[in-house]
Amino acid sequence: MIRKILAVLTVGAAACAATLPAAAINSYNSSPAPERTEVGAFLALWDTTGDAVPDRFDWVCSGTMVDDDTYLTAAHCTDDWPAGTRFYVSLDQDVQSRLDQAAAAGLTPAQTAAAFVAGGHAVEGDPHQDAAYPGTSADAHDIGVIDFADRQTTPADVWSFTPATLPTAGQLSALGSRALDAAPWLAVGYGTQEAVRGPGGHTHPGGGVRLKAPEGFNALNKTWVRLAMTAPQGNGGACYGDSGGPNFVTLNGRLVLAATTITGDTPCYATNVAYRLDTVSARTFLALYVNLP
Ligand SMILES: [Ca+2]
Ligand SMILES: [Ca+2]
Repeated sequence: MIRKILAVLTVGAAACAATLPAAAINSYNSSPAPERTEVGAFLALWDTTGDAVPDRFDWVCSGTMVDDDTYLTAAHCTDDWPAGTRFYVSLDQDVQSRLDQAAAAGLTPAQTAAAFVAGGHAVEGDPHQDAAYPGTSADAHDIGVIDFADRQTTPADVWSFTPATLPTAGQLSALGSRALDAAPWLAVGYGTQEAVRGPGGHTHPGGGVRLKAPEGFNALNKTWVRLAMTAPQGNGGACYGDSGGPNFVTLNGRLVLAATTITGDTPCYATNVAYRLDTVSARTFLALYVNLP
């Protein structure tokens, strides 16, 4: 069930066919989201061989700016990295093309990261996760940030964006399932597409570009919103690499960042399970970094 990107990094290639990087936007019913400038890619520079020399610089998750210096994502995106890993956010629309260009030019991962920063395509920040992560299935506490408060350069110095609007305390509960079902929902992220069956097993193509897709409301649980991403109903949805990314609900004509993509069905065809941001536990963590509505 778990669509964690980090599963890919820590397990062997054989397992990767079944458990690729955490949640992306699917191909069906999706479209580019250049207007969602507050949504960014979560990039990491890390060592895979234990020699302290980085071997990978890549996008791994998604997230949203919730004030000028705080990028909201999932705790599982910030968790369990090798020592010395460095963390970056890019609010560029297309991160993948630039990575491809750097690879074609023969840049090392460290050189690529440095070029992203120098060129205004990434900003380095500091990861933090809810101290109670991992919690229970009822409340996973799967919430984290990349914070820039202690950095000289923040995303607001590099890009123009309006931080996302967070929900008020208990807002989703107060609205109730009927109103949430009637409201439009939108997933945004940089992740991969749904599973493609091939001779070598399932793969998940794409990713690294900011896309959006409509979703349908399914259910509201104590800390989760379950969203339908079934194609025949006109929905799209999240897949691997979309973890930490936003699920917006439109209320009174305004986008509210209701929940962050965490997990769903393995091939990414049916359900997006997103962590609510209007709960006491989410707000207790967020209050450390942002002024809450
Ligand atoms: Ca290495
Ligand atoms: Ca902040």
